[in-house]
Amino acid sequence: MKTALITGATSGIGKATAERLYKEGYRLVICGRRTKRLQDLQSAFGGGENCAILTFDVRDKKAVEDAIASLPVPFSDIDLLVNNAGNAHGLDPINTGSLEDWDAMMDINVKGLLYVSKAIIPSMVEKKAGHIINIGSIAGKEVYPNGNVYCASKHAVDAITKGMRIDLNAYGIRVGGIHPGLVETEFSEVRFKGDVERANTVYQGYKALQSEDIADIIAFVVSRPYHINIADLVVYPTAQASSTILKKGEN
Ligand code: NDP
Ligand code: 8X3
Repeated sequence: MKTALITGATSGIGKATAERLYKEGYRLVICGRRTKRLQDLQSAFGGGENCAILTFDVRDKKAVEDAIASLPVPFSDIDLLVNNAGNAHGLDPINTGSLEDWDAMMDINVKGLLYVSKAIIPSMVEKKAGHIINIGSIAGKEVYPNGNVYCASKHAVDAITKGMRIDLNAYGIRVGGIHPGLVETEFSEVRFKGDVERANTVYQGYKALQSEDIADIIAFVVSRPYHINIADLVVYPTAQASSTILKKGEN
């Protein structure tokens, strides 16, 4: 049985990925800050035998280290790391954006991903095997109006993914990035600070990607024979052609 650690498993893409990998027979370590949601998911997966919970804020270096170090065998032997935790905070021009939002995006999306990776990579290096999937974004491939710092954080994820693949090549570790376009999750609710009405408009008038679509792609990527590493995937809803081109209405 393989073990997968998924960050941001309380919602959206991470939750759907946990559900899908559970069905695929993985032992799971599910992470997030909202403990109740993790507990509900663990119960749905039949309890603690094959699913461990880690509650931490990825911004807290020590909490990340301590949580991952606390994992008992067999959960500590991680074969697959899905670095998914992240969000956009705000959608403002660079001249009016808030420092708090910028800190949140760089600290969570970039540094948090590094802290989690730092805690897990040594065991992969030691066993000369493992798979790391970083959830980037189309925002990591192009910059769109008012996306500035979120786009910067996701460009960093893209660069870190490439750097990981290069540096971990000697150890036979697979590293890849998945870069979705618009996925209907709690993402916009977080970006717009709880303004559900505004968040909903992001997904209206066309068929957005669903979390399960990305989970399905992750299940495909991880199930390839070990000599295949799907390194870089951009996934749009059919209605979307770029960050700024979105066709709404009937075909
Ligand atoms: P959600 O808001 O639904 O989920 C975000 C997840 O990240 C939650 O489980 C949340 O858990 C976790 N998270 C956020 N901040 C922290 C933190 N400080 N510490 C620990 N965990 C944290 O959004 P998505 O599922 O859409 O987002 C998942 C990833 O996909 C993100 O990296 C996002 O940038 C990326 N993405 C999303 C797209 C979209 O259109 N939705 C498109 C492209 C990429 P909790 O709050 O419990 O801590
Ligand atoms: C999430 C997609 O277009 O809001 O990364 O940046 S977008």
